[in-house]
Amino acid sequence: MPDTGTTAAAFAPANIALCKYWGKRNQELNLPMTSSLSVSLGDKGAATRITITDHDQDIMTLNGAAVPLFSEFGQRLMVFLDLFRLNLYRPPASLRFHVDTTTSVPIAAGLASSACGFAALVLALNKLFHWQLDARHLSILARMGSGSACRSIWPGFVEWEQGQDADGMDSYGKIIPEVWPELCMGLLMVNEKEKNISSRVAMQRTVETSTLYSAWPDKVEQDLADIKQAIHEKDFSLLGKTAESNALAMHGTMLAAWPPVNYCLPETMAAMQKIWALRIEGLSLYFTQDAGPNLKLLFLEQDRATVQSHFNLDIVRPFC
Ligand code: 2P0
Repeated sequence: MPDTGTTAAAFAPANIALCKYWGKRNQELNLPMTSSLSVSLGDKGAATRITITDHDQDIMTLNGAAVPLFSEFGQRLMVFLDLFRLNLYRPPASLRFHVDTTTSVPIAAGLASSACGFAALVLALNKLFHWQLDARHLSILARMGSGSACRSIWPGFVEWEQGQDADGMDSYGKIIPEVWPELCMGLLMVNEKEKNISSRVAMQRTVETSTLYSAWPDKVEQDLADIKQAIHEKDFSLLGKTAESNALAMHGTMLAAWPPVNYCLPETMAAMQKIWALRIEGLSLYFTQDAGPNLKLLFLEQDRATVQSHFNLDIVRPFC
């Protein structure tokens, strides 16, 4: 369907953080406690079409299936659309939308589906209403839908600077204009089911109850510096080691929350142990893990065949 005055479509890539966002200083605006850094996954992401409808309520479809408006996801989307309906128009408009999203990443399995979904929605709204916003403002709007969505506005390496301002106007994603064509990310699915606790809830519980959380901002500061150095010098072992350690520290802070938050399954731990054993044998292979049981393996193109001989992976080369 072509874009017209009542419909527009856009694509945004999924992004995987190498230095994680975990914890908010403002829950309403999704303002983070720390900065974070991610890599976008090329053509893996969300394609969203938004259409103005004459229905009396919004319609949402995800990968061809209707999303109930009163599900958690439906509510989140509606609250986000209300920002535009209720605040951006004077007098408030009662527009209704059909939001139709197709993702090439599994939903809610820790593969950043909400990030690319909200980023694609903002890009589509920008087209539909001819806002002609720059990347900074698009990133800020995407952040208000889902924090990590502010990084999905860009391809490649992206840093989300935490910012200081109370209104969040200095908290958005910025591209790091360096490429690393040999870099590979292998998606290792150990379980495709939806996670049993949303990252939104888990994050807040960690901030409020984990005694380890006070150490997290310093850890992030050091890891961000090391990852940026690794990107600049193409030092893969520094990149892999720092990303893996950052993810494990994030999961450690969650385990110390109460009630504890654990996204690992036995298969997750088995895969980690296999990676550690292969590394002892000399393979330059690392992983990161988000709010789900699946792992993302980090390696270079030269080791692709060896890695593939050990794992069944969906491999992405973010810069190719
Ligand atoms: C990240 N995650 O940096 C971290 C690491 C998951 C683990 O950002 O509440 O969906 O919408 O701001 O962005 C997932 O959390 O949370 C996430 P909200 P979001 O990618």
